[in-house]
Amino acid sequence: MIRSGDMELQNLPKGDDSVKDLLQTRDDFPALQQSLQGKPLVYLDNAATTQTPRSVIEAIKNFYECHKANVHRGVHQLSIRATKQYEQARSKVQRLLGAKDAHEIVFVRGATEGINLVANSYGLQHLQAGDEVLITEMEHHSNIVPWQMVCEKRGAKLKVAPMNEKGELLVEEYARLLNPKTRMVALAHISNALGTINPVAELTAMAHKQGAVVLIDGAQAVPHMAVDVLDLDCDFYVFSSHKAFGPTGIGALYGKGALLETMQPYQGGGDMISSVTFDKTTYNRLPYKFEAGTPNVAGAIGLGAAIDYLGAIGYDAIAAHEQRLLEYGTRALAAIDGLRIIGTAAAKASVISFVLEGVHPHDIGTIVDQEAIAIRAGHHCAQPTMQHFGVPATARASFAFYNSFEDIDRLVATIHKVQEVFA
Ligand code: C6P
Repeated sequence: MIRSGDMELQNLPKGDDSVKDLLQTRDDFPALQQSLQGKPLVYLDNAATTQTPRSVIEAIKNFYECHKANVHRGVHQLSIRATKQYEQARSKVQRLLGAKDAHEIVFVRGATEGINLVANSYGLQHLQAGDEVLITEMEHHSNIVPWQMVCEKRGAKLKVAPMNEKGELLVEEYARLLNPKTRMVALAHISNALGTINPVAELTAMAHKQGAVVLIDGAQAVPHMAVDVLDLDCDFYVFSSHKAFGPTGIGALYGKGALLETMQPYQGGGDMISSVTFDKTTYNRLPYKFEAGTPNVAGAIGLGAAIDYLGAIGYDAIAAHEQRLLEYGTRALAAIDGLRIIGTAAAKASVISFVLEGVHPHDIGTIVDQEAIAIRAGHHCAQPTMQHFGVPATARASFAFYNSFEDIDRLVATIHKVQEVFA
């Protein structure tokens, strides 16, 4: 629903036949078929969590219906089948991230737990008083707070590389902050609040020159772009399944094998041991040393199915469609009087954060929800990012490959209604 007379928007390319093919993927997502108060759902909160395709739901259902068992413990057939599927899922994550070996993939609850594991296991072990941990100003709280906690415990200092008014990292400032005291660098691949794509390969190489170890928070990258940890040469990489079309409660930590070997376990319990006496415990080999207790077997299998699903579509098609959505959405929203887009980096993923003059973002979120449009309003667990831009919160529309130009049209039309309500 482009406003009449807006020729610039009307002339924007909406894609070719390959885009139409991609939009057919909507049929694979049961949740996207619903209407709310008689209006078809427009789901634009994909940076918070993505919807789940039927193939993933079926894989989880199949596990519960046919071969639910504990893994690595049973000699019976169900356990053998469950273990096989669980380990196959690990190999799928390995291939997705381009890791050398499946034992470099640790299943965790999500990006947050992956970062906490590294902060507690690697950080506590290696950081000393006076050492520095370098992060960026655009990090999610999950990539700030664990480092603050470990710095406090060890007497290390947390340093923050600033960004500019577009929400781009100031690479020269980052370089200036790196020094031989920097033991650890933790960076978002893509900012959840701004959409900025950081040049993480370059940033990693710079950090390595100073001898620092690098963790990349890939929570917002894996759903949108191919990731190759060997190309990036990062030491650790984390992501969450639920943001990448898989189930909640599961995610993965990649760590270079040699580093993971040197690290103490994060938690103690079943499966992470090799032998236990009251005098001494020896730990299991990688990755089991870091997977204490019964893991989320169904979740891992679901994640494996999500990776298969993503692989069938292909990141090239996903990135091409999402970039068109981003361009279209940016122009359409920026054309609204009084609307300011927060985060205008040259390299951006399909996230548009914005504020509207005279309207609190929560009111925007609530009113568009009445039109069955789901966006997120708030600080997006990135309060320092909000502080940088001098706003308490933003409204955020974030797109996945199943979104359409019509979804954006409906959002834009509803923002006009919001303005009428507050006029
Ligand atoms: N961002 C958002 O709406 P978990 O909760 O562990 O799955 O992911 C944490 C996390 C870490 N890093 C980044 C860059 C993220 O975007 C997130 C989650 C959601 O933006 C929920 S706050």
